[in-house]
Amino acid sequence: MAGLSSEQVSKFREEGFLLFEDAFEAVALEPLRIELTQRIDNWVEKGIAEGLLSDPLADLPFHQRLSALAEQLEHPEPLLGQVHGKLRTAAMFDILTNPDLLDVVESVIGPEILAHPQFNLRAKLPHQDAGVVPWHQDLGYLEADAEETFMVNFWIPLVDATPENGCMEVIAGSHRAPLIAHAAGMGPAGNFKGLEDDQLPSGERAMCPVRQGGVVLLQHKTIHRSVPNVSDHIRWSLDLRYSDPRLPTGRDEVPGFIARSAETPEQVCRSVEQWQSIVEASSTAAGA
Ligand SMILES: O=C(O)CCC(=O)C(=O)O
Repeated sequence: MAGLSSEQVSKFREEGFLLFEDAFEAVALEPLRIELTQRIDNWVEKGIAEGLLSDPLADLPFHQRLSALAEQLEHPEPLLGQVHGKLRTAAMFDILTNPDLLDVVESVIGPEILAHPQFNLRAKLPHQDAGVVPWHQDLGYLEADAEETFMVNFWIPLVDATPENGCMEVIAGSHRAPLIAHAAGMGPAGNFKGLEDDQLPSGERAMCPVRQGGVVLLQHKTIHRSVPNVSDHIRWSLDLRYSDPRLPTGRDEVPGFIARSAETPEQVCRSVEQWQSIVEASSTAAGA
C-alpha cells in the first residue's frame, strides 16, 4: 500500500487539508472523460434532431465543448444535467474504487472504508456565477450526527485546476471549528448554503491549484470554497468522500457502498451494477 507518508497524515490532521500531487495515474480519469463525452454526444444528437441545436461542435476539446454547446441553447440545463452530480456509472465506480485513492484513505482512517453517498461531478463553466461555491464546511450539507465521523474528502480535477479557472481555496486549521450554522441563498448566484464572512475563523487562506492526477484532501469541517472561473475553459472536477462504514454518514436516506474492508471483505461492493442495486434497494425500502 502506498498511501500517504506519516508526515503527510500528520499535516492533513493538523491543517485540515493536504495538497497531494501525483496521488494516482492521471490516465485513470480517461474512461470518465470518454463516458462524459458519450453522454454529451447522445444528448446533442437528440438536440439536433429536435431542432434545439445546429452544430455538434464535435471538434472542440473536452475542456471547451460543453460551454460552447450551452451557449447555443436557450435552455442549457437539460444538457448540463447530463454531466452533473451523482452519476452512478462504470467510470465513476472505477474512480471511487481506485486502489491508489483507497490507499490514501486507508493511511488516514484504516482499512474499513465506505465510499460516502455524498459525491459530485462538476462542470464549472467559465464566467458563470452558479458554479461558484461559497465558504462552507461539507458537514453543513450533512446531518449533524456525522460531526464526529472522520471523513477523507477528495477534490479531484479532470483538467489542471488553477486560481484562474476556479480551483479550491481553504482556511488552514479551520477543521478544528465545530459545525457552524450555514445560511441558504449564499454564493454569487444565491444557489448554495454557506457561511457569512463574520463566521469565518482566522487562519491562512490557501489557494489549492492542482494538476490532473493530483488531489486536494479535505476534512468534513474544513472551511473551503471555490473561486470564480475567469478562464476560457471548463473546470471539470469530482468531489468524493470516504468514511468508516460503522459511523454515521450524515446522509441516512442514501447509502454509500463498502469500497474496502479487512473485517468483512465479502461485503465489499465489486461492480457498478451492485452499487446501483444497493441504492435502488434502499429507495424501494424507503418507499415501502
Ligand atoms: O468544486 C467546487 O467548485 C466546489 C467543491 C466543494 O466545495 C466541495 O467539494 O465541497
